[in-house]
Amino acid sequence: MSTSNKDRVILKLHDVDAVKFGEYKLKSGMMTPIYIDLRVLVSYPDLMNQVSSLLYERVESEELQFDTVCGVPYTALPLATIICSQHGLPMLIRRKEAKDYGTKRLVEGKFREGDTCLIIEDTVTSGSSILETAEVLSQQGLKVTDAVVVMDREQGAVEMLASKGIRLHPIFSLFNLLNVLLASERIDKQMAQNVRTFILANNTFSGKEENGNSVPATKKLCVEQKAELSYAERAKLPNIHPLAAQLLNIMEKKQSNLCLSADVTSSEELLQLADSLGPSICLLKTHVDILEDFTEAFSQKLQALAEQHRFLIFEDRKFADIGNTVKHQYEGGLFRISSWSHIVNAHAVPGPGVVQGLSAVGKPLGRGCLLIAQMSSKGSLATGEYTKATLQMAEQQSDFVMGFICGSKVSSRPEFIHMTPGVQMQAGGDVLGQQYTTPEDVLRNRGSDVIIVGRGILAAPDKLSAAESYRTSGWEAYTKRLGPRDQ
Ligand code: S5P
Repeated sequence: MSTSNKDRVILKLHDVDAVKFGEYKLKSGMMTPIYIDLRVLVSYPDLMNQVSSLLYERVESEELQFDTVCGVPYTALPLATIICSQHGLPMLIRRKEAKDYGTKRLVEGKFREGDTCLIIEDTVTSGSSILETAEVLSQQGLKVTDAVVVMDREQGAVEMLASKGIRLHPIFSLFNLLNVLLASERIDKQMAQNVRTFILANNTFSGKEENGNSVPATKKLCVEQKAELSYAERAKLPNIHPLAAQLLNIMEKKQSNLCLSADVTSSEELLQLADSLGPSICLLKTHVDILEDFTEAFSQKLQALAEQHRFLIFEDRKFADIGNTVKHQYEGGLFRISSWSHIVNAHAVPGPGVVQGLSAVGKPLGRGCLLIAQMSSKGSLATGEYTKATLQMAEQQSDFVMGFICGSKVSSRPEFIHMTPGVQMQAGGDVLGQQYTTPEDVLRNRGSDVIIVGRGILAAPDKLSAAESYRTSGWEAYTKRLGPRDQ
């Protein structure tokens, strides 16, 4: 379903009072100026089907792998039932309380120990209802790695669930919803602004478990610096890595969140690309070890082009060894990467030593590092607990780590820059396991900051116009995500 169809569903949800503005109390006791009540859906079968289809589309586009499905009781139960019935998927029902007679089961339905269960939910605020269901399921021996949800109130659920190894895939987010209602004059600017201010000031995720509670206590945080800060505003944050600030300023100035993945094998061709596409990009990513004719002169020319066209250079070396070895690999060898590349990236698999080794070389030079929190390739092992551990590693060394390679936003800290590869205008993949999603999806729904595009541009007959279309759609998706700004 296209975005405009999604927008139509938002308007219908508003028509049937599933979205209400006023003073309402949430389950947590928190007062809210917007209330999402998807319980009414059961009275509107067409809309119920449309919402279920959107959920299933998300399941398919993310290529989620699971053995069984469970809706969070009660509102999401009929949604899960429709999806499972239409697509022949086995379903489980979680009881809210174990019955005190008969089997005393908390989860009804058949499953095997170790099966993966996809969770379906209607609305999330903190994510605690999903977590509660996930905990019950895992006590029964099921694994929960993903949850699809109709509406994310953007109050910390993505981050909280990510910290528990669960990826949340929302169809709508509150900021999208406000933009659609504002654009169709269902609400006025003042109302949209009130709700936005409320959401930004009431993030429920503290990042830490308190008193050993598995569910973070609902807590007011000063999060004016949440996702909705503009690139320029984030560049001014006091604790930001200087190179991240520089990149964010370039992005704002050039209205570009496009990183060209210049995966070519000749230096001449790479320099030509850098020169012709330089004005459209904020970052140029290299794989220096695929060049057949690397010389130091090439790296100097590339640096000159980077200065001329104002982009940064990112060598996608994916360091993954012990600290002492990566230090040499970064500084020395034929390529002397640290001498010309502003940014490098590393796998978290060796532990913090990999960042310490790189930092010993790169930090004095003002360089920065991205940690690979997730990968775009099918069957990637960088998920769940691994992603979570990668975040922690980044937080501990944020004087050198400036962000992540990831499929969607993994950290709520606005100082970190999220970069997403596997981007083309059409979702799909290649024969070797690469998986693509669109610039709109990456920037607007997944909350990432930079799209990394290789063959989408390199294989186009007119590379410049292809780069421009990626730049424009990336920028439009980002501005839509931000919503109307006062200044
Ligand atoms: O998870 C990842 C991480 C990276 S850095 N998936 C990726 O595809 N990449 C890189 O992004 C990959 O090495 C390649 O250089 C680029 C994607 O290229 P494309 O041609 O598929 O757009």
